[in-house]
Amino acid sequence: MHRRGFLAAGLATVLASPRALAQMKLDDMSSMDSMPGMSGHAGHDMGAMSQGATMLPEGKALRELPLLANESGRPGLFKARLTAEPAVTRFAEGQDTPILAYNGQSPGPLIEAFEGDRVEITFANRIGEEASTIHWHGMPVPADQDGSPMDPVAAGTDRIYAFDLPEGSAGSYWYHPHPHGKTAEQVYRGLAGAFVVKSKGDPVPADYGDTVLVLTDLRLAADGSMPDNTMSDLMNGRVGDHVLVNGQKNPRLSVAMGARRRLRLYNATNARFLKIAFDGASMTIIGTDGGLLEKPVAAAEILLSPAERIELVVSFDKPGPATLYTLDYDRGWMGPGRPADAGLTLLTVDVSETPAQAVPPLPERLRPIAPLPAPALSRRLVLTETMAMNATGMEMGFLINGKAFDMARVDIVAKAGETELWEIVNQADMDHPFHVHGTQFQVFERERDGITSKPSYLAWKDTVNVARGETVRLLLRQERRGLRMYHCHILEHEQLGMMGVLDVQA
Ligand SMILES: [Cu+2]
Repeated sequence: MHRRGFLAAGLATVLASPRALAQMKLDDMSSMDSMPGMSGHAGHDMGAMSQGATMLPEGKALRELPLLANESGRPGLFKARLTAEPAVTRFAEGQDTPILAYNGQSPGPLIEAFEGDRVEITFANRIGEEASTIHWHGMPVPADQDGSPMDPVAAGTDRIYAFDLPEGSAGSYWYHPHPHGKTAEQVYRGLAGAFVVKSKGDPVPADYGDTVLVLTDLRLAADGSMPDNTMSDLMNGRVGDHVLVNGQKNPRLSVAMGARRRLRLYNATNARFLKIAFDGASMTIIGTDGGLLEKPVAAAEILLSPAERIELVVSFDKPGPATLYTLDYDRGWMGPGRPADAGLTLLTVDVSETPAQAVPPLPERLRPIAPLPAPALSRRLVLTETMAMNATGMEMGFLINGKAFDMARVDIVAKAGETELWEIVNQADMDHPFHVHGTQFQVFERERDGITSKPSYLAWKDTVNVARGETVRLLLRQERRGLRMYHCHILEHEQLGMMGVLDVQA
């Protein structure tokens, strides 16, 4: 049955069959703007986002992220204040862009603390009329300090987030808002920052430096403002016109020939899948979301899905420019306007003819990772997408086990300290990067078309991409009691229902 037939009949019907979904994909989605009930979401031409995009200056020296100053005079205590507020920045020449910022910065200031530290951060919500939170993505914080949608910070108020960083928790975490229904918008308007927990016994040579690269996605309207989300954004997740590194387009870094650099890459975009490679330099993976691997792993290409992080050592052994660029990756796209994924230059590194001073080699062993024990039980979480017509227009649904998020409903009850096997089954037409709050997990196995494969290395992760048609099995253990979220980290999907509540009990 044709979709227009549904509209004419005004049926409140859920189009859950694969055929109906396929029909949606084949139809010209741009006609939706002129259809009744569609204009509420989408004031902008969906097909226009890649064409006529504002030019941004490229090739400026890479900006190091400003550090959030520690106001505490006491060793072992990190104390600071983060204010979320409207700000104005300049991406394009001569054009002001209103954004949201932490302490006037987007990305927010870099937070650096050490294992064993106590952290006390006062969050001031000065966004305007909206509630917000700070979610400490991937960090081992108690449930009541997690900044989840259940714990909003009202507009104009302050709250203190306080937690301890346990030994062994060194890793590349980040922070971003997580208020109910507003996460996607607050993040794409600028609220996200990196939180690096360091170890005093770091095995990676200090000569490699330690550079945080926060990747964000930007779309600008002709007047320099950031347009609201369109229908296509809600379905696919918002993908902008420019991928920025620390707020800059294709910035430059200069190194001597033979230099090695430790780079922490953060995918802080709402929905952009970044398949990355280095031309003219070689990459070695040394860490993932939750810290170092057991030993370094050479990599030619890396898929960094939304919210994932990767820690690299990059060797620059050839003089001339080396570029970090993107390759094509088809993550499933609904309707026209699939963005060009391939060939974006994210960062240019100028490698000089002058050889670098000799640096110590990367150790062969970085740290031990104990495999999680055999699971006490297993759970199956099935991801699906639906389309429904109702009185106000079409609604997309992004579901887990057939249900949309309900804050008042507990979906899973787990026991603290008990290892579980979670089987995430993607029966949808798009990839969904799956994130669990409160802990780091270990990917155990992947299955696609009946073929199973084991990951090539053991790693701590808090976000894993589950490709369409794929099943990912992971081992997970929550140590702390309380309510936790699990959700798709395409933030528009999370907002439209692909999230559940986990109650960890004693
Ligand atoms: Cu998703």
